[in-house]
Amino acid sequence: MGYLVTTPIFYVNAAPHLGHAYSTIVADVLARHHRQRGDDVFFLTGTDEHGEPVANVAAERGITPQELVDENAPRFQAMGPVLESSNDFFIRTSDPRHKAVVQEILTTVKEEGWVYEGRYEGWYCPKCADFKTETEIAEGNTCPIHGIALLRESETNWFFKLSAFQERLEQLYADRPDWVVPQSRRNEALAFIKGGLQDVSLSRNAITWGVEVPWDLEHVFYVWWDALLNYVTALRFGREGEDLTTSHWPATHVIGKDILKFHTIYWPALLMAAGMEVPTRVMVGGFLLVDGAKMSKSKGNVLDPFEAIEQYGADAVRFYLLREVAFGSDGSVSLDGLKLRYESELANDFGNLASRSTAMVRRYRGAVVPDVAVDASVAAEFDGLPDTVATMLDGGQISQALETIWERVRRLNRFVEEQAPWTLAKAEKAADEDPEAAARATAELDRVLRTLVEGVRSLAVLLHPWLPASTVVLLDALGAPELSWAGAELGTGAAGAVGELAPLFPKDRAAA
Ligand code: ME8
Repeated sequence: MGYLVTTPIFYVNAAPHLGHAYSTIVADVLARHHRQRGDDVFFLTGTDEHGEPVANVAAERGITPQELVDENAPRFQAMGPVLESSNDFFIRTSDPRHKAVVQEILTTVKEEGWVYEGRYEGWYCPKCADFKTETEIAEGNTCPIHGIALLRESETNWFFKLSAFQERLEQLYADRPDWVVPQSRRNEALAFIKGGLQDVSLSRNAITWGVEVPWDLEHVFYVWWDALLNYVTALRFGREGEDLTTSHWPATHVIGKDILKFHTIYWPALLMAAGMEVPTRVMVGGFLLVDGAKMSKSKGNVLDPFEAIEQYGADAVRFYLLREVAFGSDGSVSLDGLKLRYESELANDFGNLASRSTAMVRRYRGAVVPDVAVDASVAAEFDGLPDTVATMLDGGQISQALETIWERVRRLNRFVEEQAPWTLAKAEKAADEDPEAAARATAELDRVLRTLVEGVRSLAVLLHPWLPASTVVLLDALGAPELSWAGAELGTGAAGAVGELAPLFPKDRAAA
């Protein structure tokens, strides 16, 4: 089955920060998970290179917009591999292939009667590239997101008849109550629609940096239409020699809450106008905060993903962000917080569990896992876990899914302490004194070791989307490299030989 997952495409007006990395990591978790399920995944990300957010910064720096995007797009492109992002394509909206499809689709929308020429008069934020409605304006005519003064714009534009989609959008929200998650964001979007939709500019003539309107060359398309359309244009050329439109559309979109209106109102309306299906789901994340304020280039309080990863590795940064900030809510992040979770959860809870389990099999059983059944009480607590996790991920409950798995990491740690395999190992050695007790200890130790190794294996498969590099190292050491979701269930792994395992999350990294 085709599965398309997308990140927002990033404005290339500054360097990437952890806030950008966050959407990429969430989308990558979904992409990797769906590959484990056997889906034909197309994971799309890229850069949004047109419009004022880019043109204004280029002007400030005294360079052309093209020079600016050519300088900055590679920095976003470089972020992917560093994050262990498995994106299948990276679209740049300055790509002529993208521009041609934007022109084609928007011409169809015009031919279908959804476009007219009109005059726009109102408030505009050049950083959001957003025409604000009355309800979206903060005190003193400022932008509630950027805090800057809004501009009074007045220009002749081509308009898209958004208002004509009022009823169809309301119907969409009624028919599919979870097409936008979490629910609070869905309600926010619906309230905006119910407040009454106004038509919105399709083109601008005040700026020139954009995709030309083919029927009126004095205009470029309003950057948001050009940007949103990346999600479908890339399907035409993102995979060599194939058109993925039929096999992969509609998409699952991962976005930040600041771009809700565009993805949950403008975008489905445009798709309806173009005769295409609306997205499968829009998953809306909150903001990463630093000392209580949104991490943003304009505030100058950004954390550099490259530096954090240099010290702790990509797995740790991915894990930290998705664990620290419940997906959908805002949450504060810091390098101190990263260090804390690295040490307590990755090094101690999971890394140590993996090390102890493999080391004990090597010490007590000559590195071969005993071929016995897993402990029944642990099995009961792992039962159905892959289905639960899959359902949560499909519903955008990214952090809850991780917590559900982590409960089992803690469970296995308690299991080690309760069962004290080191005591069982002593007891089985004392066969001279009490052969029956020694035989019982041997059987128990077999069960404990098998449960631990099989538990760790199952957890590694489940955790792979969050910790792609370390879980592969671990599964290789367990002699069970298979990542498929069918093998995520506890008890499905074979009892084989276990290799040596270096610490997955060395403590000295956090000390540096
Ligand atoms: O909005 N925490 O681009 P962008 C969480 N080009 N997410 C954050 C964040 C933070 N501190 N800072 C930014 C655009 N983001 C458009 C998108 S899509 C067709 C066009 C997220 O580079 C933000 O919420 O300003 C947004 O989803 C994404 O980064 C891109 O932001």
